[in-house]
Amino acid sequence: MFLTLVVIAAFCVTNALANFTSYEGYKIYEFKAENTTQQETLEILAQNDAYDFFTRPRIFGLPIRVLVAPADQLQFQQTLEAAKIAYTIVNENFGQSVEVERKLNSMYPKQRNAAPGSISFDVYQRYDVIAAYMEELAKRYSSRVKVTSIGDSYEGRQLHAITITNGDGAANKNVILMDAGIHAREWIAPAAALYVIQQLVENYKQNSRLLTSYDWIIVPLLNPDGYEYSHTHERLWRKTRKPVTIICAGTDGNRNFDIHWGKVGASHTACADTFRGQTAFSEPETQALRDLMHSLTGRAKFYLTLHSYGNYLLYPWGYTSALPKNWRDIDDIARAGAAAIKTATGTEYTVGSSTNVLYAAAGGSDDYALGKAQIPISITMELPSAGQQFDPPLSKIEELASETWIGIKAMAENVIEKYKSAIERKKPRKLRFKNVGDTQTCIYS
Ligand code: 0X9
Ligand code: ZN
Repeated sequence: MFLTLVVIAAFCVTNALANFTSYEGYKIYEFKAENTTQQETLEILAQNDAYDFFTRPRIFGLPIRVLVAPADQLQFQQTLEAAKIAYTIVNENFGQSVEVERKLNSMYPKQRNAAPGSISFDVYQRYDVIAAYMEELAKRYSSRVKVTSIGDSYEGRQLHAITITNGDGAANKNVILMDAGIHAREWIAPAAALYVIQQLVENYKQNSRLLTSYDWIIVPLLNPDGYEYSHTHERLWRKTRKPVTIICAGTDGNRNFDIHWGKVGASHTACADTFRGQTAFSEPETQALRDLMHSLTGRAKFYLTLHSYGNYLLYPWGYTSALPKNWRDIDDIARAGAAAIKTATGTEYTVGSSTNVLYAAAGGSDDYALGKAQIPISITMELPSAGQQFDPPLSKIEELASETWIGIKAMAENVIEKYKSAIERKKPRKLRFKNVGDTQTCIYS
């Protein structure tokens, strides 16, 4: 009996490993576009689904990184050389790096160093641990924290949203709405969202001013199926997991929102990484976020979606190079975030509209928040890579998350100041006393 169990266990482990995409021999190239001709060549290359463009800034001189499979490398290099684009190979064997990260990440007990009811930032936590942490917070801090499910993922995982308040019971305060993890492989984003949750809940005393007139609603893992898949099967998985054809599964959640859906920068090929979906809102995950946004219309003033990587604070529109009417307001807030981070750690962020500084891509949640759900400040934050694309080393998770929190705090403070909650506008007016003749008259100011 024991032997049978051992054999079954060994088979399962081997099988799980066999199912893990190896990326053996894949190389990561880095280069910069220095002029319009080079930029055009890169845009043509980026249309080829065989090349995985990790980032593709439109600003000349910013680094672009691409992952290329062994069979495609020669042609890729020749195209760059023909366009006189100088490149370096920053990773000769991506497969090896993935293997190292995977071993390290699974080596530690998941809650290492974390006190009960807390969470640690020394590994990339899995769905179950994240869910358990949120449930525990709701139990321990029941007057200030509520955890709800805003829907189920395709594979049936609950999409948890945590509502954090100061516990004063006031209804209808303004809201800061945040999410992370719509793109499965961007592991640092859910980690940073968890850090925000930890700060607002466990470190409440220090951050209570952020909750006086605003509630925060955070969905730290919007695409749990994809996230789990990127841990167990394919490190670079980006999309959701609902099957589309017999061969290909998954839709890019950030191309699936119904705002100029599919117009630009979104693929109609099911196997592509930027597949827009069979219809707008074809995915339960994007439907859930859409419904949450609409349920907060009028209250939500700031929508922040965390991604990685590249150090950008992006705002609408993603479907056109034109800017929204209130772009100056959004730009001011994003710049306040960037400045706070720069002062604290020296890390620099590029700020601008996503079409103008990164690339045009329609159907994003940020465009939808502003254009359809009327959330006036809508920002996409692309976190840093710590030199390792989607794999910041485990030792850097906490540092990156706390740096990100500094930027988020600064942006939130500015939003709170700019859009006063009804609760503040209706504050009881102060009584003052004024001497009128020799009597004291009570007046309101
Ligand atoms: O392409 C994206 O969805 C985002 N970049 S990422 O590398 N994390 O995939 C940028 C989204 C910017 N917003 C819109 N295009 N709407
Ligand atoms: Zn992303």
